[in-house]
Amino acid sequence: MTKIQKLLVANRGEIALRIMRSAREMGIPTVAIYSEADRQSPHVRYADEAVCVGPAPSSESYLRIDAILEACQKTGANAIHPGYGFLSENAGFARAVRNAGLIFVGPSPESIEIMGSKLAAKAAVAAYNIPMVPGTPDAITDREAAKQTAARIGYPILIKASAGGGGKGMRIVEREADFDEGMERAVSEATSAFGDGSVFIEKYVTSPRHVEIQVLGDQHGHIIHLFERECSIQRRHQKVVEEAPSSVLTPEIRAEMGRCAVEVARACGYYGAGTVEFIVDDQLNFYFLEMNTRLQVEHPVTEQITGIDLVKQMIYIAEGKPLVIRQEDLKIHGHAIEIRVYAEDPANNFLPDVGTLETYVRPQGNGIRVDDGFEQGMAIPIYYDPMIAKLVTTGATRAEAIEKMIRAIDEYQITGVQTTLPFCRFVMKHEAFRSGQFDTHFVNHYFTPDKLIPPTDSEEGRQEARLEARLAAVLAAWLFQNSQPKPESNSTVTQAQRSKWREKRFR
Ligand code: MV4
Repeated sequence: MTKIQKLLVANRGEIALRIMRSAREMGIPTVAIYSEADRQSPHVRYADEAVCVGPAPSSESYLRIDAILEACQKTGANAIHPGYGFLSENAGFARAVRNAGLIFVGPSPESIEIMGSKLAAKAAVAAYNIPMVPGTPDAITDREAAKQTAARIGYPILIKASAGGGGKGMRIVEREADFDEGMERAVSEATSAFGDGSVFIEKYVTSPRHVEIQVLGDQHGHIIHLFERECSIQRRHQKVVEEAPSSVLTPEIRAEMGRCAVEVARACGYYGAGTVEFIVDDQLNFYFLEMNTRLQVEHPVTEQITGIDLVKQMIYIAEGKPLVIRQEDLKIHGHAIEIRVYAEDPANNFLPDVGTLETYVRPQGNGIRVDDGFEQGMAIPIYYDPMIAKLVTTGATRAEAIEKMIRAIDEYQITGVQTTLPFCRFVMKHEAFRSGQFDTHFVNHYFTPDKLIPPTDSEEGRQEARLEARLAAVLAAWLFQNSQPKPESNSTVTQAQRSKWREKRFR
């Protein structure tokens, strides 16, 4: 067991802050790293110490293994938390950290390596009783044999790159006549994107839901699961809305998926926090797809419903402490929903909208959590992911979490850039989402820019919409006042003040 004396966070933005907050609560001093573009960022100011690791482009800063290890040496940090993205799933980095005598707050390099290859992952779990989509267990070398397998499992099939992930390197083939072309394209895409042309085939599940299970394992072989997150609302493999629990799982299926997820983790000797990804078909059959060996963006919904701080658990595990949480102690409390607020214009094909946060006022109140890395007046750097914030609401029920989310979205004030907030509001108001009857095609099926209110297709349209909202607000305020009993004579709030306040909300 080695105590973490000082923790370097090899990341930026909201997740760097998120990790440092937990470290501070544990009495662990923190070191931030930053690029020249992030000098003034909140994560740099929050940390106890900060080291510049290079110029703005990630490849010259946040991805520089040598500079990060040097920053540890300079500050005396004996552990590194990689966050998500950047070097978090780089086995070479985890190994370099270990070889430098430092603690990597995450899984072993061996686990990262196995799960980084979908074929290696399938091979590792083959000895366990894990449901997998029918397909080929190995990389395809004989095209005719593969074509026979495809005919046997039945079209449509999906060609997947072993080294791919998050939807990259996938190709649907609808019929045998398209097989050869699909195969050629998949192999050449995989070769150029990942430097590894290994592909395999699977039966294509046409309307799946994406359900993933959070797991925690210690270095002594204890592994538990913290239930599921439903992540089906996504756009081009970018998750937009995540929630826990899923509204389709029965307690029995949940327990069964949890058991499978723990087995998957066991299959690769996993320790740390990890996520086992499944697809669920319309008959509620579930199939293991892959495992993510990092803390995920959407981890807060799990924290909200379990009351467990996942970052603290990761730190304890990295120190070699045994897990003290037992599976039977865990219970789902209420319902949590997360939306990702991106600086993207939903009215304009979700084009990244760079600019300055002229106004930035967070929603507040019971059941609202905002994880962000920005402040009013800050520019959104073009070099990194354009996610501004994660907005999480927690309610006693799913319906309450949804209504809370709508209030939070309406009270979130962001000007200077277009954001995905109006799009998320559309999702929260949609019958398919509210009823829980949706799959991974939700956005393609239901969303067109004309569904956004207010219209944001032109500055003129925006101004018109603002004026309209203001008029509506004034009218509503007037109607409201006239429906209210006269204020007490000792009331210090005048009607004029009230209507001003109401009007202000809509500016
Ligand atoms: C699938 C699938 C249907 N059938 N595999 C996309 C991301 C990657 N992790 C796996 N993905 C899929 N694999 C079979 N055999 C459909 C998807 C998929 C998907 C999965 C989860 C969330 C969103 C998705 C969007 C499109 C396709």
